[in-house]
Amino acid sequence: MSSTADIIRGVSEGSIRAVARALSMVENGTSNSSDILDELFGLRRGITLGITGPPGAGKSTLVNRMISHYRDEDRSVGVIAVDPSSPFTGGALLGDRIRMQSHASDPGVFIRSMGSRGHLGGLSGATRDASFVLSAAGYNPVIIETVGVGQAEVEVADLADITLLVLVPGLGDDVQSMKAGIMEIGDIIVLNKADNSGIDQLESYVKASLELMPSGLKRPEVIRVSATAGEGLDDLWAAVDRFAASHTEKERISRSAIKTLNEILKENGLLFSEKLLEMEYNGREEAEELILTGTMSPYAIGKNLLKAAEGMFEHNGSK
Ligand SMILES: Nc1nc2c(ncn2[C@@H]2O[C@H](COP(=O)(O)OP(=O)(O)OP(=O)(O)O)[C@@H](O)[C@H]2O)c(=O)[nH]1
Ligand SMILES: [Mg+2]
Repeated sequence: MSSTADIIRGVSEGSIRAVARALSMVENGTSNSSDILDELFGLRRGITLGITGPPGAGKSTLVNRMISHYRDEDRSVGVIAVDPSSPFTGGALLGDRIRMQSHASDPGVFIRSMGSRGHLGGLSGATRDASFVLSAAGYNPVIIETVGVGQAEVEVADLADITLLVLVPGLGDDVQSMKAGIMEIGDIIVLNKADNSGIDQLESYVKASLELMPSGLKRPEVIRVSATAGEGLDDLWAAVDRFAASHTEKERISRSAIKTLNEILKENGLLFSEKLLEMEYNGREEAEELILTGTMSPYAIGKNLLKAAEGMFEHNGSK
């Protein structure tokens, strides 16, 4: 399997080898990765679930539970474990591999770890592209686990259709020092380790913080669980389903399509992107329309604009 067309066909048929190849190309930003993404973009279907929270909050343990839950519903599950502080990429990090190893031999589960390297759009761009590959291959949901609660994690969280912010008792200063607004990255706030003392205090603190959220913003649901003991998980799955049902598939796909266009314009350093959009597509609105009707992908539009920009420079240079 070598040609781009073979890889695209392989991914759309759910071939694990093709998915692995496509992910490597996308992560490393090889030259034909945008062709692959252009083709796969329209095939993505399912939901992307982001899970973020401080180190050791129990995110991987929760992901493990989540995998079992969706496997029971006969769905294939893709997992991308993102570590903004790690330069490693490809394969699974040891810790995650151990915690998710009960699923390692299950062909309906695809787990991939990603660190920060290679991709033009940084880690969040690489993660977005990887999630599209998995989604196009039929994994639904695609779960993205990110460590931390800083800017990089917020960006990754923003990729997902639904974001779970996992907090635990005993964070002490960590929670107190979390920047105002951190709660807003969670569509659902999971209070994990409910078996530990301090859970009531954490819940009061979180609820008080949510009271301070600007009115007009949707308040996240707060759900207590114990990922290790398996408590509260049914409530959590129900909350995820409720949130998912609050948007139609069309709304979800449109939102991610327009976001992707904006990110690709930024990643390509298209400073005059609005001007270029005018020239090539009679403006942004028409370009968005082409994407939303499935006529063109944001990747193809980005490529065309780059070509147009290069053409302009060549033209000026030859004068
Ligand atoms: N008591 C208790 N321990 C838990 C619970 N959930 C997870 N843990 C433990 O917390 C530790 C960290 O769990 P992980 O799932 O690796 O946490 P993580 O958030 O993925 O960690 P990083 O990926 O390193 O940030 C492990 O020892 C888990 O067994 C829980 O509900 N209760
Ligand atoms: Mg983890």
